[in-house]
This record gives sequence, structure tokens and C-alpha cells, in this order.
Amino acid sequence: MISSNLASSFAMENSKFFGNEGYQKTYKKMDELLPTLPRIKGWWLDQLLQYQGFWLSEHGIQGSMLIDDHFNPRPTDIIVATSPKCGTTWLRALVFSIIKRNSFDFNDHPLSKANPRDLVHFLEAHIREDRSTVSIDGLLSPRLLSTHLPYSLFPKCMTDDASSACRFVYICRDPKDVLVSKWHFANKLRPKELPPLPLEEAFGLFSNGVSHYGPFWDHVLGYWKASLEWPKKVLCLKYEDVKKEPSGCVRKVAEFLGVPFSPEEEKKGIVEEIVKLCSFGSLCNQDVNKSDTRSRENPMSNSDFFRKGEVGDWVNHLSPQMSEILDKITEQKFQGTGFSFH
Ligand code: PAP
Repeated sequence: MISSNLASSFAMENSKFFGNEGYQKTYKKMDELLPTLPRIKGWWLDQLLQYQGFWLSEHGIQGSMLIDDHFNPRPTDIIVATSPKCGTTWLRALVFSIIKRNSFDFNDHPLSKANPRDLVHFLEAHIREDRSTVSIDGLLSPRLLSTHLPYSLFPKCMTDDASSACRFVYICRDPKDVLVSKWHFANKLRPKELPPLPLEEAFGLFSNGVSHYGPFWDHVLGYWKASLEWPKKVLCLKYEDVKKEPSGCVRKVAEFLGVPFSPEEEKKGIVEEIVKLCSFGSLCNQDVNKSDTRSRENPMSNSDFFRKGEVGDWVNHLSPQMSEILDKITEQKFQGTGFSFH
């Protein structure tokens, strides 16, 4: 069991970096909270803790608490929000290239030299300055950030429409494909000394809501409901729709972010350039994304974020019973909400 020992070690580890008394207070709060939370074995070596209705790793909780206490949102902030394996890499690339379309040549673009996670910074990680060479406060506006946190875990000043701070672009995906993608990913990340995670076990965890930032369905509903209530603040996309109609989705995101394409840009085919640049084939063929270097500090390599990039790969893995159960859960959870994956 990880315990307050690990939390204390966070505090000690971080005290090296944060003479800042405010940060120390947050770490102390975390130290007191962690031992009180229900916890369960995770998908690799980690444990997941139940925090405000969601299953998060200790780092996830730490990120959430640091954001609560120390993140200074700006009205121009753009936050790419996802439940893991729903299209984070893709949406990061799309939002980056939409917002920066006048800054770079498509033939010599940052996306050919950097993985999208190095261009759109992961808020929960970079708020911990000790883990990061990036200072969130030092980024120029508009800041492009990304998160896996559920909507309800953000402080009111970021989610309350009365304040104009932050816009969220959310993408979700058929949970059957999410499970399969996550299962493959988990097996890449599991240390060699552990046996591979059986699909049946991954299915059991996922369908019971036990996955990072899960239950998956509650994560989707949080953003979906917010998008209905505050359509200028939260935009919800589906992976399947972006696959089917990428140009339409790129235009929709640009309009939502207040930077619609001009008739001249349309004539020049900028939308199509963005779609092509961010496509699975283009991104996964960049040398930078072929790298499979992992380290203890950074256990995920760039290539881990590119597998098949298809809709419906679940048919190659899930049994008919598994898919039926997941579809039933999805139907029940989304009943009466106006949301569906069809
Ligand atoms: P994360 O949430 O852990 O950051 P994320 O990028 O959402 O990861 O998930 C990776 C999935 O997106 C992979 O799906 P798969 O396992 O079903 O193949 C990956 O292949 C897919 N993906 C990555 N880039 C793209 C892209 N440009 N277009 C479509 N799918 C993509």
C-alpha cells in the first residue's frame, strides 16, 4: 500500500523545489488527505485513489490540488480536455496548428519536430514545477494546455461561466475503442517483471469505472453537460466525428476558439493543410514520433501514443459479451442526457 509515506516523500521531494510556503501548504493538505482515500491496484505499478467521485493516481490528485491552489487562469487560456486514449494527441495537434496557423510554414512545422505533448503542455504535470522545465506562468497568451481532469475537479473560477476564464475543447470516443487502446498502452507501460495485463482484467476494471480519471462515462457527462450549459466555454467533440469529417471539425474548433477561417484561408486550403498535417499517418511517420526512448522519469515514449488510430478496432479484441456489456453501460449512463456515440 502506498500511504502517507509516499505523500510525505512528495512533500520532502518538493520542498527542495518549493521554498514557496503556499506549495508547502498544498503538500501538507495532500499528506493528510491521501491515507483517508479508498485505493485500488491500478493498470501498471500504480494505485488509483477515489477522489471526489473519480479514480486518480496520486500524481493526478496532486495536480488537481495544485491547480486549485496555485493555477492563475487567464481568459485566453485554451484547455484541451480528454479522458485518456480518446484522442489527446490528435486534438493537441489540431488545436496547436489552428491557433498557430499564421506563425509557421506547413512545410517546416513544429509538429514535424516535436510530439504534440511538447507543444500543448499537460497542466497537471507542469503545475509541478519540479517535474518540468516549463513554467506555466511564463507561457505567452494564449496558453495552450491540456488536461485529463474531470470538469468538476476544476476550481469554480475556471468552470463558472460568469467569469470568462478558460475555454475547454473536449474529445471523447467510443468506450470500447478506449478500453482496447488503454489495454495496449498499459501493457507497454507495465514493467517487464509483471506479466501482461489480461484483457479480461482490463475489461473488469474499466467497466467498473476503475480507470485513470474514470469512471469514463462520468468524465464524458461532466464535459457534455457543461457544453450544453455553457456552449461558448466548452466544446465537445467525438473522435468518430473528427475521423468522418475532419475539415468540418477543424472549422468548428476554429470558430469556437474565436479564430474562424477567412475566405482567403479557405481558398488557400489551410483547413485541408491542417487536417493533413495532424492526420495519424502524417504524425506517426515523423521521426520524432518514432522514438521509443523511455526513462524512469518519463516512462512513456512518443511512439506509445500512436498505434492504429482507427474507429472500431475493438471488434478485433473484445468478445461479443464484452461489447454488449459496455454498450449497455453506455446506454444506461447516457439515457436522457442527449448524448450518444451514434
Ligand atoms: P493519451 O490520452 O494517453 O495522451 P491519446 O492520444 O488520447 O493518449 O491516445 C492514443 C490513441 O490515439 C491511440 O489510439 P489507438 O490505440 O486506438 O490506436 C492512437 O493511435 C490515437 N491517435 C494518435 N494520434 C492520432 C491521430 N493523429 N489521429 C487519430 N488517432 C490518433
